[in-house]
Amino acid sequence: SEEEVCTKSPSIPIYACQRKTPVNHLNHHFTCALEALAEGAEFSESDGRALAFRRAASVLKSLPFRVAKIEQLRGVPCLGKHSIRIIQELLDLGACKEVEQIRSNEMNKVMKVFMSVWGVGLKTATRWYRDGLRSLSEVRASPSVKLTRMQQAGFEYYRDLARPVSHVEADTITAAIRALLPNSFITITGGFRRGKDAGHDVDLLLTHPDEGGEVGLLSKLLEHLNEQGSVMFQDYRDNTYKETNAAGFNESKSTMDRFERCFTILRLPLSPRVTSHKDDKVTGRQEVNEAVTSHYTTNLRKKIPEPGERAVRVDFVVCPYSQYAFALLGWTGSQQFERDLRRYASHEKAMILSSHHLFDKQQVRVLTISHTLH
Ligand code: DCP
Ligand code: MG
Repeated sequence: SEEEVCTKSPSIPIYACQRKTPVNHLNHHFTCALEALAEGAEFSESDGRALAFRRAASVLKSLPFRVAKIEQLRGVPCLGKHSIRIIQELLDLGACKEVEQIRSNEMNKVMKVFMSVWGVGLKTATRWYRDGLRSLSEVRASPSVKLTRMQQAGFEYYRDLARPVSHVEADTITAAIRALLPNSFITITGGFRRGKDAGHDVDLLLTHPDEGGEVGLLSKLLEHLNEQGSVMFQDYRDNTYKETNAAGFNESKSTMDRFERCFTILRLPLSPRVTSHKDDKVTGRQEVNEAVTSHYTTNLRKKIPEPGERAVRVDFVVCPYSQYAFALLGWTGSQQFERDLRRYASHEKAMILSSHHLFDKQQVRVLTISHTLH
């Protein structure tokens, strides 16, 4: 029977990057509960506990069967005593008291609302909560709250950004960006590359087949998008990666990469180009349309989307072609997959993986794509 196969078979790897994690799996009932507990643990800054619940949820996603009896989990790694207890209670009673408590906990509910604003992370949400704030309107009314530029945009476009981005919208955006930069490589990364139907943003990786050809791409793109009046917010950060400080980079604990990037809020639909640059070979529509021009410049001033239009979060990341493989790998996610991929590299291969390169600790050298492919 299926059950026998399941109890006997699982030689399930301990690293998420060695397992299949299908978008549609069979154990949502359990993984949602465990992820709620992980989130609760994160809100109270119990990172170790949070990680244990995330790992438990991750391994359940890889199982090719729906868990119906706790015995089926014998030999399955990454399941601690606490997680097993939760699964057992869900199996016995259909619900779990601890999960219900977390879900109805006042602080957790408020923290979730605060963190639903773009630019608000755990630190800010915790501070607001400790300052006695309990709702977004209280935050906005509080004279002591100083919002960052990103948070201001997060409030301004709150409704639009709370609506998931569909994969059709993501593909349309990608196609429009490709039309603006016809000679570069534009790849959709993040959740959409993993096959998700919807996401909270669109992650785009830009590179150029000629090494160095990527320099200036993003500025050019932003210029085009601004001319169209499509940019409602932008936060640009220059590249801070230098080959010569790769060793120092490897020593730092941060998993953030150092690519040139821009966090944006764009207005959909992205209009056809309204001006033409004679040195560009653009494949998209090029008509200069006075009506469109005036329509968008008016709206840029008002910064309020027209009905039927919407604001969408789009992140652009630029990498040199020699780092493309690593950047693509690092930006595809999921977070759990990335975390375990780095752990696998470090613990099993004595290497440090980043979105820039692989660093071999034994050879004490950086492996880029030219080293790895040739
Ligand atoms: N990423 C990362 N570390 C960061 C930021 C991002 O490893 N500090 C990687 C993993 C993510 C991917 O980039 O999967 C994209 O980040 P998102 O936050 O957009 O996550 P997803 O695209 O996976 O989810 P969503 O569908 O909510 O956008
Ligand atoms: Mg994303």
